[in-house]
Amino acid sequence: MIDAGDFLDAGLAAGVDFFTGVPCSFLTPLINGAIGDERLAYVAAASEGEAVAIASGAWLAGHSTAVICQNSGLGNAVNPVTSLNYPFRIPTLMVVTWRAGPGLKDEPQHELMGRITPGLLDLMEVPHRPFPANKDAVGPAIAEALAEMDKTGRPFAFIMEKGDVSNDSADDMPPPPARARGEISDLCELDGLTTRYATMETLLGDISDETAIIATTGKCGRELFTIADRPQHLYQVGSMGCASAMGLGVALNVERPVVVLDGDGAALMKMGAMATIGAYAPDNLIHIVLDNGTYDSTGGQPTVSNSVDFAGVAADCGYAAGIRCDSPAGFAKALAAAKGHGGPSLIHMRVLPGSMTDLGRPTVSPADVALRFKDFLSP
Ligand SMILES: Cc1ncc(C[n+]2csc(CCOP(=O)(O)OP(=O)(O)O)c2C)c(N)n1
Repeated sequence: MIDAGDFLDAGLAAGVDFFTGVPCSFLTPLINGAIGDERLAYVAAASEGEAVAIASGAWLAGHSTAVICQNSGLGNAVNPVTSLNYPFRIPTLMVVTWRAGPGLKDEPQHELMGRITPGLLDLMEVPHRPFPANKDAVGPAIAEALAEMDKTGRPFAFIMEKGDVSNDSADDMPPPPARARGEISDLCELDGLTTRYATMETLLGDISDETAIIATTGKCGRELFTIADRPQHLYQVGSMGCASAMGLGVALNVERPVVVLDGDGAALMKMGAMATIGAYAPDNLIHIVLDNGTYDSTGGQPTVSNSVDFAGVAADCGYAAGIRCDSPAGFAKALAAAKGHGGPSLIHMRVLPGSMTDLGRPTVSPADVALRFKDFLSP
């Protein structure tokens, strides 16, 4: 058994200074220690998949990161670990607890995941070791993990069993300050919609070259690539729903403006991220939901966005502004308004389904896209 501080100190000494995750009772001392430790950043994610994406954003912005979660949450993280960390070669140190671990009588809901936890990590090609058992083992264990991640560019996990960390929980765990409800504006003209493509062209014409842009999976990223391929673009080819969480991880760690281009289907898939963004409230983040009412990239099946007021949800979550629009002029006004708010803004832009003809696909590999984006963020 070690103290939480032994792990956090050794991690910090090796540069691991950005933590995110979702709690597990086995993790209490470590997670409470991380929340209360002013030397490092801790972001309370709404889901483990979101935590993986937030950590990926923080890594792109120059941090060495850790994701801490229960093995149940490993299930929630499978998609981004396999379709974000793997192709983009984005490492993160994972601490995964082992409910229903060896010899442990546990609750029925943990039984199967307990049996498959190491095997699931193996299947995801995430190397793993037992959580270090004594103080002297912590430094070498973290050094091994970081060296492996340097070599592979991929995550590494410690599996933590019950009682691996002593119960010296911190008293001081301040939540992010409560945010007032954001301002909602309606710039809709109800006079026919434009395309996602034309909206992105307006965006590129209106923002500075200093702006980082993260585009959601599917045709959105492909259109952005086709319009212009630049180092400040990250085409999130997989990890559907994770663009806004990655945008949060970036925006919290850079001064420059960050724009997230989301789809309605993707935003719905990980809507919890809006609560996290509203709570941590980086004022350099503009979250744009390009709502075509469909899963356009997979054949135009309808989403349920017709009855969703994304601007209202964002305002209720603590974004400074939620702006509705549905025309090129309205979008340009929304963008100007979003830039002027002291907090994150969400622009809910209704667009036509369908995409441009001659639609390309990123020809730069995801790993190269990540490297040049990282260089762009921290030249
Ligand atoms: C986790 C996951 N589920 C499903 C898919 C398949 N998929 C790729 S793009 C897409 C549609 C995305 O819809 P939306 O966010 O509304 O964007 P649009 O395609 O309309 O631009 C789907 C379902 C996926 N890549 N990942």
